[in-house]
Amino acid sequence: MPLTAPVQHIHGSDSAPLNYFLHAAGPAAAPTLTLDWIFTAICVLVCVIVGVLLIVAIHRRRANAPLDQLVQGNDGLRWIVIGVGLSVPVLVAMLVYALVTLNRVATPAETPALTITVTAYDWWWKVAYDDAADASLRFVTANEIHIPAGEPVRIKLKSADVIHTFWVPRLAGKTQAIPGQTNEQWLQADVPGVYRGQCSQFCGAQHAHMAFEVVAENRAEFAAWSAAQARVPASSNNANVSAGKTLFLDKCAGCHAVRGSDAQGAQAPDLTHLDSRRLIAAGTLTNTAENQLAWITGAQRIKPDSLMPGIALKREEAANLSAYLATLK
Ligand code: HEC
Ligand SMILES: [Cu+2]
Repeated sequence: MPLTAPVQHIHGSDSAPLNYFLHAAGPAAAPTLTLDWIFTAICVLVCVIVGVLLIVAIHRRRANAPLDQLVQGNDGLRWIVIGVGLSVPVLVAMLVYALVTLNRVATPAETPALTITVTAYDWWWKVAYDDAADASLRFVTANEIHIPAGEPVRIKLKSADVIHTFWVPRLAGKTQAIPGQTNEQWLQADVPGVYRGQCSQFCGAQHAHMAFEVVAENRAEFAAWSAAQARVPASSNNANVSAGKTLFLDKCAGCHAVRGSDAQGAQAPDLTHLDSRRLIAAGTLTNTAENQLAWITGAQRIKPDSLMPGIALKREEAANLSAYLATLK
C-alpha cells in the first residue's frame, strides 16, 4: 500500500441531497431560519430604499448651501421625521421578533432523555455519552455524535483549551464552548440523516478543519450503535495484529486511548471504535485504511500545526498497524 496515497478531502456530506444550512431539520433551527429570511428581506429592502433616495438626492442637488440651512429648511426636517418615524417602529418590531424567537428555541417542548457531553479541543471534538441511566452504556467517541431522531437531545459543551463554537446549522443555533465553563444547548433532528457541524469561532491554525457530524437514527439503530460503542473490541491472536498493537502501545498510547487495552491517553480522540466512524481528523478525511495511514504518517501535511505529529512508519509497521486498527470496530 503506497504511503503517499492521494488524500481524499471531504467538503460537505454526501448522504442527504439538501444537506446545507438553509434547510432547517429540527425545531431548534426552524424558527431562527425564518427569522433569518425575514431579517435578510428587511435589510435588503432598507438598502434599496436608501440607495434610491441617495440617487434621487444626487440628481436633485441644490446649489452649494450650508448644511445647517438645508436641514433647518422645512423640506430637510420633513425627511428626518419620516426617516426616524419609519425606522424606529421597524427596529422595535425586529427586536421583539428576535426576542420571541430566542425564547421559542431556548428550551425544547419535552425534557431531553439523552445528554451528551461534547468537549472541544484544538482541533477536534470529544463526545462523551456519560449520562446514560444504564451505566453499561457509557462511552467516549470523537467527531461523530449519534442521536435518536425525532427527540430533543441535550448537549453539554466544554472546552479543553481555547474558545470554540459548536454549530450544527440544520439542527440548532451556535453555542460557545468556553474553558472552565459548561454551556448547554439542545438540538433535534426530525428525520434520520447525517447533519454536518462545524466549529464557528476562529480557534487557531486548523479551525477550518474542525468539523463533525451528527448522525440521527431511529431508536432501534441508535440503541444498536450505542450498545456496540459501549463494548470493548474483540481481541485477536493474529501475529500482524499483535505486532500492530505493540507498535500502537509504543507510539500512540501516550495520546490515544483504546478501552480494554493499556492505551489510556486522554489528549487525543478515543480510538476504541475508530473503524465505526465515517470520517477522521474532524471531518477532514473519509475513514478508509489508506486515509488512516496517510493521516498517521502525514498528519502535519494534512492539518499543519495539528497536535498529532506525523509518524514515520516502515512498510511492515504500517501493515501491522493497519491490521490492528481494523480490529477497532
Ligand atoms: C502527541 C500526541 C499523539 C500521538 C503520539 C499520536 N496521536 Fe493520533 N491524534 C492526536 C490528536 C491530537 C488527534 C486529533 C487531530 C485533529 O483532528 O486535529 C489525533 C488523531 C488521530 C486519528 C484520527 C481519529 C479521529 O477519529 O478523527 C487517528 C486514526 C490517529 N490519531 C492515530 C494515531 C496513531 C495510530 C498513532 C501512533 C502511530 C497516533 N495517532 C499518535 C494526537 C496524537
Ligand atoms: Cu474550534
